[in-house]
Amino acid sequence: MIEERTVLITGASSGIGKACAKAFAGQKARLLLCARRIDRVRQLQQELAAQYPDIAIHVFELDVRDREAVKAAIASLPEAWKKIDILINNAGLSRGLDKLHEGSYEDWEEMIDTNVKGLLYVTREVVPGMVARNSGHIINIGSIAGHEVYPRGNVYCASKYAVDAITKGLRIDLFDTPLRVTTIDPGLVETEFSVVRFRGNEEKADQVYKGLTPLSPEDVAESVLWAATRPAHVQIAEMIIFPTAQGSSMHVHRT
Ligand code: NDP
Ligand code: 8X3
Repeated sequence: MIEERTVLITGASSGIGKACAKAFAGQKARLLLCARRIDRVRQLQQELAAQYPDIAIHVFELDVRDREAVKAAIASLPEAWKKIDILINNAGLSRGLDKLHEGSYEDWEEMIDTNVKGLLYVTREVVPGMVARNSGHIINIGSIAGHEVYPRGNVYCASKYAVDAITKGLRIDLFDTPLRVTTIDPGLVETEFSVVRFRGNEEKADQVYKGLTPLSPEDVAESVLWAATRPAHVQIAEMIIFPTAQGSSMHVHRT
């Protein structure tokens, strides 16, 4: 049962995070939504409040790369929002698609700081409360890129392999508690992901999804919601989700 459960979603301003907010709102969860683009998160809050007038939503601005800001944001949550039941570590990005020896230090650091360190900071601040309450579910958004390395994917893939290792490590560290740890690992999902990767080059981004029906962010959100709504003794460890036209990172059928 998700109704009245408090769900923290990082990166709720776009794509999969935004779709998760909508999916959990539809189940009457209490939503804690954050991202750097707070205007977008506020806009989403207004849309959801109009559609679901009886749910509670609290939003705040957060750059997950900023460790002190993460600590302060979680520590200063209003009393009614302190007990987080479900953490969806979704905030993440890719930058560039370069050969490693031609890559940019700035791109590498942004990916590692966001996808790895940011996820760790939020997890470190939220999970102790879950452990103290003997209840909670951590759902990380990994990627097929955390299972297969593709050409020029080098550092982005490394960051998602790290998410895979962190998820497995956390699950082992919590195996003797009622807490659950899940990773949802999609293939091609049409969001702003590729526009961000190619720094606003829409044409290049469109090529990524050309000639196939990619996953929608809603497809992924449905799986996140499903994992979160299994009975308490069922822990979905990991789920890889592809569009039907995808066989692996390197096998994409385009017509
Ligand atoms: P989008 O670009 O649409 O959304 C990314 C979200 O992450 C935005 O809400 C963005 O918010 C947030 N974000 C990025 N950096 C930060 C930061 N430093 N602090 C806080 N929030 C941040 O892409 P997706 O929805 O596709 O990406 C969501 C997750 O899904 C990522 O972890 C991605 O790696 C993963 N994924 C995506 C796939 C795809 O094909 N699209 C496939 C597999 C996994 P803001 O910029 O406002 O801060
Ligand atoms: C996003 C999927 O294959 O573009 O993580 O890296 S992919």
